[in-house]
Amino acid sequence: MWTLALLGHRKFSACSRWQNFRGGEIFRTPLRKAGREECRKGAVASDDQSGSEERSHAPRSRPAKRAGRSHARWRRNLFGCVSAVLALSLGDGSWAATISGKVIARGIRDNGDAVVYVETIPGRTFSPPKDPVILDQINLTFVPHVLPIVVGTTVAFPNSDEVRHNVFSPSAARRFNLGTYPRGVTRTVVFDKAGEVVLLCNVHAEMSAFVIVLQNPHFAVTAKDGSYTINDVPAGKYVLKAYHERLKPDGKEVEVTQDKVARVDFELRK
Ligand SMILES: [Cu+2]
Repeated sequence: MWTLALLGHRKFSACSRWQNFRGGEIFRTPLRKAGREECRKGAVASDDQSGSEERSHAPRSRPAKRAGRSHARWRRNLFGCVSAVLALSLGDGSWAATISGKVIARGIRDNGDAVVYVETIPGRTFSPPKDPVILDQINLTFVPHVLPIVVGTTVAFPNSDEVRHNVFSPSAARRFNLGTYPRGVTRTVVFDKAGEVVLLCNVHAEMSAFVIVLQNPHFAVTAKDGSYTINDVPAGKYVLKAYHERLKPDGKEVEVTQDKVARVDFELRK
């Protein structure tokens, strides 16, 4: 397919930038759009160039021939762009798409703070982010209240309050105790095992939060109305899970296909 793209695209350099991203997973969809834009710009730019070349070299008495040549170039460029886009979409058999929907949390004040996530993407491991993800303590509250992360992620726990806080977890997936520390101090924890980790503060019994450690980065936290969107999911069949700290979890099969938004709704109960 790429050979076709190479053969077809005379001005390939204009589009070679997005060839480099072929192995990229997460940013495939926006890049495809960017690639099209790039191609369109490339085609327009070379049209302009060819136009000026023609103007300087061709005799003025042959406008029809000039237009014909320009048109031929435009067609070649268009063919190149189409080939490259086809190659991107069919080349390695995978594509990124979106899953979205709504979670109804029965018996809970609102539908927010549920986590919807792709349970596993088989045969893949995912690198955690380089920088720590922040889970702050503000006004005697952990912010955010629910934090999904990929296995291996470091979470930083600053204390932004005037009072001293303690952060600890009794959960099997990551048992720890950071001790009690004042404003301005940040302590970190690496979460290296998948599972639910409850966070508590032994100074303030009302404080709690949940770190949900997941296999892959294809997750979302619901807004208060229950809506969620997970972008850039590679094409495939998965189990999509919905989690809420106070409700029974649920799972549904979902098939992700290119260029199609998969709609999955959940209704969670106690
Ligand atoms: Cu506290």
